[in-house]
Amino acid sequence: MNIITVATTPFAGQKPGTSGLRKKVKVFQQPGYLENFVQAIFDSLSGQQGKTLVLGGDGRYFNDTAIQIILRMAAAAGFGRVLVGCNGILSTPAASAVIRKQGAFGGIILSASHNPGGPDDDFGIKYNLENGGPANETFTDAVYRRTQEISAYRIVEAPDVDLTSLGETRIGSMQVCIINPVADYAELLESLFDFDRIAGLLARPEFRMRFDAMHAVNGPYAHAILEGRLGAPKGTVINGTPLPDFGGGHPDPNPVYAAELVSALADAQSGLSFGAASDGDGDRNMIVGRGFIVSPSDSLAVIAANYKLIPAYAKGLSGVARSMPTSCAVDRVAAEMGIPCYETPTGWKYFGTLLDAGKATLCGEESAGTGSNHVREKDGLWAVLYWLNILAVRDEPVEQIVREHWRRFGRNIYSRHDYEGIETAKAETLMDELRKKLPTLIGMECDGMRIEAADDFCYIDPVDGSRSDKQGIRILLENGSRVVFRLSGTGTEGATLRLYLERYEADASRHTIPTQESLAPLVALAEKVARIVPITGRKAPDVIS
Ligand code: G16
Repeated sequence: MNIITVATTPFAGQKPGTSGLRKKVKVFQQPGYLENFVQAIFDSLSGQQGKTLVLGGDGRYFNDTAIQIILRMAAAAGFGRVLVGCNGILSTPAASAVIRKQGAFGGIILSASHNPGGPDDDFGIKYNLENGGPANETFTDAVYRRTQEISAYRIVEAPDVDLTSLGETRIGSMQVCIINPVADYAELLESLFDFDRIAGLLARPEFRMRFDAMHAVNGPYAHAILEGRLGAPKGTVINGTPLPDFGGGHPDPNPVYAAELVSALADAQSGLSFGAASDGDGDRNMIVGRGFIVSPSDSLAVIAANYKLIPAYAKGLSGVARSMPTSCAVDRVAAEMGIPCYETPTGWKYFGTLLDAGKATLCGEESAGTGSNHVREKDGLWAVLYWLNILAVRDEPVEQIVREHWRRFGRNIYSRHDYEGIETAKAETLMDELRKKLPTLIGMECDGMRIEAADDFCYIDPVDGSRSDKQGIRILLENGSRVVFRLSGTGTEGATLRLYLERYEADASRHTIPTQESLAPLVALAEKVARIVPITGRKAPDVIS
């Protein structure tokens, strides 16, 4: 095996964000850029000699090229075996499942998630640990430090590996196995849910479902699981072939980018009763009933409240966890069940310790992510199957299930406003000024509600004691209303300001008031205290979800 050492110099800005390193493809295409980052990952590991690495991605532009480079670098780093998804495909939750089932040392996942793909769009890379979950901050900080001092990377001279057919080959002494990307994952999901009952639901003539894979990674998984194992009619899965540019679309399952699915479900003529979609790498989800979109925060709460209906969870939940900006709807379910509810910073990596320690069974985020202790990533198809299992048992429409949930627990009216591509310096000024103002806000009134507390969220992990500061500015009002400000950690251009708004409404007669109307006083408060218009020059958010 001929290992060559290539001299290199550091690139600025290789700091992993909320979920790995995400940049424009053109940035990744600079000679040595990907290699430096991968070498920094390998230099930050210890004990990988002879061990197994899992490798795959969401099939976006540059996926294949990156896989060939990483394979040759993994051989140089001493890995004994790499498991690669056929055609370079592995959804994020499937990669997590394979790492866990195959006892791998870790995995590299290539994805920029819901961001668009193509030569002018985004690419990304992240490292997952042997528990199948995204590396923690201690590791990603070490990788970043290494990228700043790197002077060489090591790579084996070898021809490209054929990724298109299952089988085994070698790069030097390292074995490369091209695996079926769906098999382990599908088997795992089948062990959690009542597949017979779901198949029965899908066979009913009055129940029609559509799953929009958005030309992203979940196409093959949804074809195999929904239409294959569960027998849903062919055509249930649409946009089911992964494309390097996602067909020119934006693979983010929200009402804006999955608008066609939403309007099909709103159209009585379509005969559809249930719709779902997932994102670029298959970990996010959207659940849609007939003319009714379930918000991610509500979805988590409904999932938790219905645990008894699902075989894998029926014995009970040890606890639940949500990211801080996610609505407190699930907190109310946990309180009634008498189980703990953990509030973590944004980023699935923060759920890992809780899941490993058995403190939480279900986790979720406002950013369309839900999952459980079956893997260590959020899982789009898992959420869809969970809902199908609930529907199969309860035999009620989605909207009725959610409205009944609100009647029982009250409604946490919720919305997120995103201001995208703001000049980074302006976004930082806004956050800094707001931070300084926090102590003066206590006692201020907003629409009859008093501000009780205002802080910058700091998290101390209850399992390993690690501390994460500055995780979002919270303004907490009486009766559970909140305004939260955060800068996104997943964008690739400028800064995105996220404004999260929440108001609790126990009175069922008020649950039908339009969400934005209900939250308008909180928007006005946010504008007043953070001076969004004067500082950013933006008069309105780009996306309201
Ligand atoms: C990632 C993280 C999530 C996070 C989301 C949004 O998701 O895994 O935990 O909620 O980003 O983060 P931000 O608000 O910083 O943009 P994904 O689906 O992009 O991998």
